[in-house]
Amino acid sequence: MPVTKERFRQEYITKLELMYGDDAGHTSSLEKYNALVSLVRDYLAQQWKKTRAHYRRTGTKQVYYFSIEFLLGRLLGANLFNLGLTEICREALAELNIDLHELEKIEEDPGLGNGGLGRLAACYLDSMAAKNLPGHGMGIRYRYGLFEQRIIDGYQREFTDDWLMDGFYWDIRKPAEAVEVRFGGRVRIKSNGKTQYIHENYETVLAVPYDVPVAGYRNGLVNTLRLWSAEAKLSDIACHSDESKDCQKAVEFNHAVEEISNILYPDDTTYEGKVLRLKQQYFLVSAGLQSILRNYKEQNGHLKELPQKIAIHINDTHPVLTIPELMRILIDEEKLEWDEAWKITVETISYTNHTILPEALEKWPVDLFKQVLPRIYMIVEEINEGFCRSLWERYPGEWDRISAMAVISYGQVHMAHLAIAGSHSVNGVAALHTEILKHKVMRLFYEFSPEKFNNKTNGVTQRRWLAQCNPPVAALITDTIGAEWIESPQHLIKLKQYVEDSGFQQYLSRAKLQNKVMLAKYIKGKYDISLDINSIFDAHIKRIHAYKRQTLNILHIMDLYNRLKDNPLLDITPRTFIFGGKAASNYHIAKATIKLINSLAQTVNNDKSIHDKIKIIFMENYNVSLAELIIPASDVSEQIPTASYEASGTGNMKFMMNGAVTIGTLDGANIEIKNAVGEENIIVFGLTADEVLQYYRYGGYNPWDVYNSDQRVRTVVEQLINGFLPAGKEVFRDHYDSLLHQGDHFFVLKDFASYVQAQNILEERFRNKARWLKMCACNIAHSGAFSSDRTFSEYAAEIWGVRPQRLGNGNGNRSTGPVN
Ligand code: 26V
Repeated sequence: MPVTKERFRQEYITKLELMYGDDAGHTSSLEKYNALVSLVRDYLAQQWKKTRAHYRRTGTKQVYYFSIEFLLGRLLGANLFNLGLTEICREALAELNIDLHELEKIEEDPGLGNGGLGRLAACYLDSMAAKNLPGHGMGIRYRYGLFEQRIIDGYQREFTDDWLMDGFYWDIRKPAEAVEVRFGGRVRIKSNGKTQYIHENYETVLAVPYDVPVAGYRNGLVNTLRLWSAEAKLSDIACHSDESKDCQKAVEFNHAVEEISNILYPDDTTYEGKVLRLKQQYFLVSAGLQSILRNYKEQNGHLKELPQKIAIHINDTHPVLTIPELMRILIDEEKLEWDEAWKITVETISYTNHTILPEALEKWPVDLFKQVLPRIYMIVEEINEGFCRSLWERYPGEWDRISAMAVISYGQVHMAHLAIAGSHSVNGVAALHTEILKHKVMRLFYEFSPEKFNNKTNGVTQRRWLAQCNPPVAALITDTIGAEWIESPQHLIKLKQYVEDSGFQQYLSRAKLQNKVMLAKYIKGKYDISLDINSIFDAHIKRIHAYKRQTLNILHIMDLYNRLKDNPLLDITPRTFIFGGKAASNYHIAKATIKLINSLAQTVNNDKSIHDKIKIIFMENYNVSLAELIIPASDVSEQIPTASYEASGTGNMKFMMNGAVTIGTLDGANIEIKNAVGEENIIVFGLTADEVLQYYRYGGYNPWDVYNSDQRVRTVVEQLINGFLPAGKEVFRDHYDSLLHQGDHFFVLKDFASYVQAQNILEERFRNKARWLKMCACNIAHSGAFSSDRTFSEYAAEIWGVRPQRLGNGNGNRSTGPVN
């Protein structure tokens, strides 16, 4: 029976009464929000049950996406949207004088991730469900999310993100499905005919799953994101009231156990931190695999058929211990022979690489590994031996090659090597990135097993990143070409015929303006800064990192400001530069970059002589919800990494989908965006990846040459340390030194002239309204190729071999009327 407005209202009133024993007029906003979540969850639960029953009945192959990060964003709006209930809910609540939008804002944005990799995982969950694919997430339910960033005196300060404080109503705790994960101890080898490995004196941690429903878009399908929480086993923490010492110990033990799922990416500069991080990774992997296999065995026969029934995908190397852990279960518990277990493991597991940054390529010291995971270490050793043996057969006598590829070498376990050796598919996340993997970073592995390597260019879900976050533009698209694009993003290309249509352009311009007003209101409210909504909104939002070159953007703004100061009559289109992003808490220069942005903002925003022609805003605590506000309001998308460093980028895709024009280097998916929209609809500049890599090969370049030959560069670089900025002369000394005295590793000065030129071209284009709007429209029209629906169909067909399912249509709310 479809959910109507009347039914919704009635059920909501009942829910409030049952949960709080009161009516809408006498409950708090939080209570109203909780009741709404609970009601939406009830609707989801029915579809969840049907989906699970369908999977059980058909025995169809399931995919499990293991990831240390899931940056979900708020779920209320998304779930209502996917259920087709947004309008019904909004109207039903309005009749009770409740504003849905206000309730949505109450939800904490779960920060269970760090950046692109985690948000990608969340987009993929959405797409798998929408595309009727039986795909689930496996992650950790961190007690605290990524830190909350506050800006104090221009500096980033980190505060605990206590996201569970008011409860999280979307997940369901499943204590009956808890499993045990073992750490430490020793392994005794018993040999009577068949060798047995007996793990003794270990410490047991209880892994308790919390299931979050993941709804498909109006298709009645609900998959599962299973998040694991570490708890002490009750029997291990029992203490007797008369022995307070025992009690104290028990409490300490409890704390130590819970630490495992306390925070994302514990600081690994200390030995203890490293241990904790490794424990965290194994905890996810072991708990996840045990629950998958338990379920599998209830449903299926022999484990030989595992790869026909289960695909396990590892999101970067953090979950790579799935490989030895699956081997452990198959050999120690299921008593399979090594060769058979290895074949099953490799056929089941596939791996995506997300970065070539050397500091992110994980390695663990052998001693530490052995101590924390003794049995797993033995298996990794055996994997290493087998792998090196096969290398030797192929490359007899080539010791250097073999040691460069070994899983264990020079006292370290190389997680990426383990991932490649133990999986049947290795993919990069954009065409250029995959080529760099094949021919540079993983060249030897590519030579050895080229058939494993493939590219899957990233994508983002157009449901969250256009339909939900940008109602005015979404409505315009639906009015123009119909609503199919929400399910099938390739339909967006139909907009091509309207890109020069003045009516369409006018609507687009109005829609963008509406979004700019919303953002300006938010900024006025939070920072008391007034923005000119006719200025160019230029956004640079992402993690703060040297390779992402927020510094290049800042140096350009300094130059623009200098030009304005030199010539107050200079005719420029007013600019609003928006920054947002967190710096890792121990990454000093990135933190100083935040201070740099805020210092320049202080100077520029308060200088009356430039007549508000430039404004700089640093948006505190950047997260998914803020991105949903900033992206639809942006005219320009800054994607300016040093070429070769940004594996793909996904922010670039979100911006283009919302009609922003990219100013970018030829890196990651920017290249594919350029190929899709055509050179005239993107502004590119700077060194190419080949050029950058060439420079590195021959020892870099000399930044003094640029300094000496370009007056503008000289001025802005000196301004970092000459007191021009209110922070003082020493605060940005590290920036200065890295640019001039340490060889400018990220080619900021080298790309400066080209970037300034690109910015000038951009401004010129913006002045021609019709031309600009055509560029915006072309970007939207071509963004279908960057939908995660496309990416996931590729993963499903080419890596996992899973097929879309057909279920009933849920609660009947399938009509695809105007969005939101
Ligand atoms: C590694 C490490 C290692 C040390 C501690 C903290 C930490 C945090 C994250 C990582 C992995 C970073 C990998 C990552 O996020 N890569 C991004 O993945 C996006 C999705 O594929 C892609 O669009 C971005 O270009 C890429 O930087």
